Amino acid sequence: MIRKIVVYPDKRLKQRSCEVVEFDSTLHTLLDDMNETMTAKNGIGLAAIQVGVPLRALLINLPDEDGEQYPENLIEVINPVIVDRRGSTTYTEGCLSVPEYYDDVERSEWVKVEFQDRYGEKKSIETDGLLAIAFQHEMDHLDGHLFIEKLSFLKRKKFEKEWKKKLKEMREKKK
Ligand code: Y12
Ligand code: CO
Repeated sequence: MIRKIVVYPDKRLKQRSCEVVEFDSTLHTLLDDMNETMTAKNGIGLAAIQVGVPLRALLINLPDEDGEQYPENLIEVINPVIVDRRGSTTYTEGCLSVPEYYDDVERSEWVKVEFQDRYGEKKSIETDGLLAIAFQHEMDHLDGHLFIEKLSFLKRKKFEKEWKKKLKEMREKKK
């Protein structure tokens, strides 16, 4: 089932998500729905809070060299912790909760992440490039943070002005 995406400035995006303790069918349905939602919206990463569920669960599915996303490349990540990080890199990020806005964000270049899979099995990954950026972006959601919080003061001010205008236009379109 495709779920509704929570869009900025919805307060739910600011909350800290809770640890997953039950690796049951409710969690599996949530992960399946998140995957369907992410795919339908052309996303490459999605955290549970973006569909309104405050649990420490996220998905990443990066496109292959041919630009296509494949189900076998899906990574399901539960209760992740970054245990080591190195370097720094900048990438132009976007987020399904802040549609049509992209900006440069600086993050660690390499990360080691420990997490659990949908069955509660412990996993570990050491990664760099786009996957490292995706992990950090999605894990920020679990702590109630969005990439726009990393913008400079002036860029953020410009963003808020443009966003208010966009929301007003969207509301008027709905009337
Ligand atoms: C690098 C940078 C950011 C991430 C986090 C995951 N971000 C996304 O998955 C962003 C998806 C996105 C998709 C859009 O396309 C549609 O909604 C059809 C989009 O464009 C519009 O909203 C029009 C914006 C963002 C991981 C790695
Ligand atoms: Co996001």
